Amino acid sequence: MNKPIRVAVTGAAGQIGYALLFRIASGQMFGPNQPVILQLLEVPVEKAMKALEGVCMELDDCAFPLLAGIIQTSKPEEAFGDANWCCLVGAKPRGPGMERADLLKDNGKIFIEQGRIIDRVAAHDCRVAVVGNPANTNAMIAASQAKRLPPDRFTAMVRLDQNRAVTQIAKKANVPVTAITDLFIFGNHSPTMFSAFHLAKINGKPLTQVIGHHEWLKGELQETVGKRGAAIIAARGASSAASAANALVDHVRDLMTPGAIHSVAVKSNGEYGFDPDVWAGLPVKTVAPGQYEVIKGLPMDDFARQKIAATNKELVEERNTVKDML
Ligand code: NAX
Repeated sequence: MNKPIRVAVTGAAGQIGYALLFRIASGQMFGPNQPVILQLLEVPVEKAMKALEGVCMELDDCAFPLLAGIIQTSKPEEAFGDANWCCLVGAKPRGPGMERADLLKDNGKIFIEQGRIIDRVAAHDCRVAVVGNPANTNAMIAASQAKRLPPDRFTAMVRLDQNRAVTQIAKKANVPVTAITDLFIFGNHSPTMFSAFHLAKINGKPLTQVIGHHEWLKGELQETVGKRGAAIIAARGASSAASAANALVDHVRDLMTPGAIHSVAVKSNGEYGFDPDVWAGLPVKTVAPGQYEVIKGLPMDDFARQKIAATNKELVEERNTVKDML
C-alpha cells in the first residue's frame, strides 16, 4: 500500500461533489493501492457546511478501506494544504438574466483566490483539475496566479465532451464504445467545442470510412455534443452531475496513467492555431504519472480549421473579459 495522498475537492456538498467523492474514496480515481485523504471545501454558509457534514457521515458509513482521512472546511488554506491533487468543482452558477461576462468575472474572483492559495500551500507535486465553469478560463485564471507551480499543472475538463461524443458515434455506427479511439475535443467546454471526428477510428479504421454520413458528423454530432448540457437540464431539471463526476475520474486517472491518450484542456502553446495562453481542449498523451505531452501534427482540413478558429475566438474573448483581473 502506498502512502496516502491528499485530494482537495471544492464544492464538495454540491451535486457533482456528491457523485464524485465516493468514487475517489473507493479507489476509482487513483487505483486500488492508493489511500486518499479527502480535503473538502465548501462556502462558509451554514446550509452548505451542514450538507457537507452529511456527505462526510455517508463517506464514513461506506467504511472505504482506502479512505485514510477526511477534512471538512470552509478555509481554502486548510483544504489545499499539502494537497497533491486539487479538484476545483465549486463555482457560482449562472443565475437568471446573468450575462456570461458577469459569470466570468464572479467566478474569476474565486479562481484568483484559489490559484494563489494553492500555489502557496499545496504539495510541491500538486496538480489541479478545473470543472467549475467556465472551466477553461477558470484554469487559465488560477494558473495566472501561480509563481511556484508551472502552468502545465493546471488542466480543465473536456472529458465529459469526449465521452459524450464517443457514445453518440458508437450509437451511430452500432458498435460498442470501446471500438472508438482517438476522438479528441478541441477548444472550449462550451457549444463552440469541436469533436474532431476526422481523426477518430472505429476498430482501428478511419471513422470517416465507417460512417459515410459526413453531414451528420459535421452537423448533428457537433450540435448534440455541444448542447448536451442544456439538453440534460431540460430533461432532468438539473445539470449533469454523475456524468461530470465520472468524466473527472477519467480525466485524473488518465493523467496518472502513462500511455493514456485523451482530451484535456491545457495551456496552449500555439498548437493547431490556438492562441498561446488560452487553455484549450487538445489531444494529450500521458508520459509519466501526472505528466503529459500535447500530441502535435495531427492533420486538419478546412472544416476542422474553421471550427478551431471559432472556439479559439471564444476563448480569446473570455480571456479579454477577465484580463484586468489577472
Ligand atoms: P452545485 O451548485 O450543485 O454545487 C456547487 C457547490 O460549490 C455548491 O455546494 C457551492 O456551495 C460550492 N461553492 C461555490 N463557490 C465555492 C467556493 N468559492 N469554494 C468552495 N465551494 C464553493 O453545482 P454542480 O452541479 O456540482 O456543478 C459545479 C460546477 O461544475 C458548475 O460550475 C458547473 O457549471 C460545472 N460543470 C462543468 C462541467 C464540465 O464538463 N467542465 C460539466 C458539469 C457542470 O455543469
